[in-house]
Amino acid sequence: MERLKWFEEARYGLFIHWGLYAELGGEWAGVHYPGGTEWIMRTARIPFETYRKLALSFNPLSFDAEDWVKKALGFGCRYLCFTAKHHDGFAMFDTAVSDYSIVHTPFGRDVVKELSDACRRHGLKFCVYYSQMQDWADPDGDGNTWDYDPKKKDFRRYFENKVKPQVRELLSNYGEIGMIWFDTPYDMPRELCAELAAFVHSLQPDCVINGRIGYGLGDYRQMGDNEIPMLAYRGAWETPMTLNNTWGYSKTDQNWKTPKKVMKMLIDVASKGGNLLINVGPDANGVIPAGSVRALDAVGSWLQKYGKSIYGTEPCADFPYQMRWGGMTGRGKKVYLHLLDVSEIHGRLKICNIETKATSCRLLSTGEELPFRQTYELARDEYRFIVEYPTDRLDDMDTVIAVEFEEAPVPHSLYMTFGRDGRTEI
Ligand code: FHN
Repeated sequence: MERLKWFEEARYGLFIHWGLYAELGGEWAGVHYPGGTEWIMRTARIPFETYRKLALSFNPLSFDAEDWVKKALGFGCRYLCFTAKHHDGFAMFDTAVSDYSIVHTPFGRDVVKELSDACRRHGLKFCVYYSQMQDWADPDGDGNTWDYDPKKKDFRRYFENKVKPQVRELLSNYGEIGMIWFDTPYDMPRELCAELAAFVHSLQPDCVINGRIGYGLGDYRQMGDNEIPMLAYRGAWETPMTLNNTWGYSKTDQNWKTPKKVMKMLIDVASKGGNLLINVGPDANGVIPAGSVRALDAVGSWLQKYGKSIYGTEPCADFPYQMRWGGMTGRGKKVYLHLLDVSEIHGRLKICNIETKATSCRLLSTGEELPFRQTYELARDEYRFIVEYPTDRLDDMDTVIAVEFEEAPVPHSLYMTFGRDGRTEI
């Protein structure tokens, strides 16, 4: 699909969860609430009239859209997805629907506008997150049962009076939007989801819609939070991933994933044809926590050197053995072997079941040619590609070996079942 092209090339995006909840950082009335800090209004059952007072003090003077976008680029991300409205119902953009928005805070600036402009200036795809079903500020929105009687809720009224007007604003006032990222559709009726999808595309036909619009109506499949599938999927997909244990800012959670862990996940996701959407939760002053910047900067430096083994790669064909040494990514005739843990292979890496002839094999970092051979093991009816790599010039994060084949290699993993006459073709 044409509008998905950039998305499938991108492989790595930055998610930003930022809203009034950043002021609380997971704490309310002296109590620390577990779980996503962006859920605190609900987990602590804070009455809307109380919670909305956070807007009176929201004044993130350190917020600098230019800085966020430059950071995202430095992290190696190819798109940025910002929470225009999360479940708390607060609009981080100028909306005519209500005064429950960022422009009615002491800060008074339209964050979506500043971010979308900065992204455009730097050629980064700008995307918006919009919570279409849950809205704890709206009497008819889903989720707030402590202020509003569920029996009196009229979801269609909320859909017509808030969702559609705000989606129209987002898709009309901020130029080209790469993607609209819906979330938690729960039991939203199919016809409303379909109506919303059609509405989005009537406003911006090229805007990608994520899977959480529901019923498979999105342009790609959305995996669960922090969930990476076992096998490659056909078609585009994405995994949203936290860097610590929450999406919104937390005063206490410093449990950052290491750069190597993020990188491994990125390789894993890319090898299966997906995208990794890694999250940061800026604080109430508009600062992206130093711990997340450190981790993602290191991934960004790695991508600077080895980006071509990630961006624009395609799902790798099935490989019959566990790759305890790392993983494979690739595109067409090119395969990238990622040596992440060489403790079991000692200078020689074997790839089984690739019969296709290789034409070259190099260290991606220096272009240095590496010796390789291809053999046939008759006892196992297995073709092998064997490369010797230099053990004294390994990259601590990941040593990438680029192999070029005569044509896109197709491993024989489909022929793993032995029949009486050898391989059983499927
Ligand atoms: O409830 C949200 C959560 O706060 C966060 O936005 C994540 C991101 O994928 N989505 C929902 C839970 O799946």
